[in-house]
Amino acid sequence: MTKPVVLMTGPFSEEDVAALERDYEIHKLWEQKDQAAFFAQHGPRIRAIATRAELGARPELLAQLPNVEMVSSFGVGLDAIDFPTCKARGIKVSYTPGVLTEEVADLTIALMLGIARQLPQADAFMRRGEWVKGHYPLVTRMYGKRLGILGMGQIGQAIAKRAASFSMPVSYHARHQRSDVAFPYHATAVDLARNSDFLVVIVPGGAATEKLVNADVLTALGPKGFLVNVARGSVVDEEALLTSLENKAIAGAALDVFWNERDINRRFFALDNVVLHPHGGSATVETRGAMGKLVRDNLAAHFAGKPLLTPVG
Ligand code: 8YV
Repeated sequence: MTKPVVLMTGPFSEEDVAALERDYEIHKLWEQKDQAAFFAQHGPRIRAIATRAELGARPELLAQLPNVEMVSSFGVGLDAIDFPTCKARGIKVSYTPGVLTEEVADLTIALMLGIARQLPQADAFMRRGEWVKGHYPLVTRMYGKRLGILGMGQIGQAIAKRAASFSMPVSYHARHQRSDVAFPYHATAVDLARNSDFLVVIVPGGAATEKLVNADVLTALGPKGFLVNVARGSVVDEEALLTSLENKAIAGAALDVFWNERDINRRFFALDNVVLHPHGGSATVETRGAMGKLVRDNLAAHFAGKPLLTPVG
């Protein structure tokens, strides 16, 4: 039987690629030197796309694939997928919710502690051999401080659950107040920031949330407040953030995501009040393995004529 043709938009783990190659004729877009020639030859044959959240399925790509039936995305972010086109053309979309929730929440807590207790800075102090010369300056307590969560979806709730063990009172802002969540709700991001010592950003990316964390929000967070972004770089006005950090208008920021990934703004490197992390909330062997399996299981369901396991919407 001929294998269905699947286009991969970016690298996956060796295990994922090997498993996909068993069941599909795989083409690797990033390895194509002449993409126009590639699409001319294979575009109409491609029936599914295996993609990553940050690569998505953009209009230019979908336009080259007249017979694509499905997009199976690795990750939960949907901001790079062209949903109007998918809807108009009946292209199904799956993603990998659930399996990465706890992992991203773990990293969020690590980043909060990392910036409050200055873990990378203290580590650098040790490596410079400075301890023999004197003590490291005092840092900021985290437990008991007010945690504001911007976005109260699955991951926001997993972060809130962890915050309870640090005795942190939680409040949140999201587009809508949730009836299934008891935490106090703030009507705006500014109100939330004003009532937070740690402001964690975990809203979806995309046009609706672009620069939601702007200069006003950072001013409201204030010189004792920490910003932690585990959502998308686009949610934060990065110019305003850099200025606030340089002027110590906020206490610090711990960032997993940036505007220009992976070539981030060099101004971050000069700052001593940041913790920088290379977009990896879900990046453990265990969770990435589970995400890869879900990408494959969704593809398999589609080609078996069954409902997708984790469809979008
Ligand atoms: C991954 C993510 O870094 O799920 C998302 O939206 O941003 C992360 O889990 C990404 O999907 C890996 O390609």
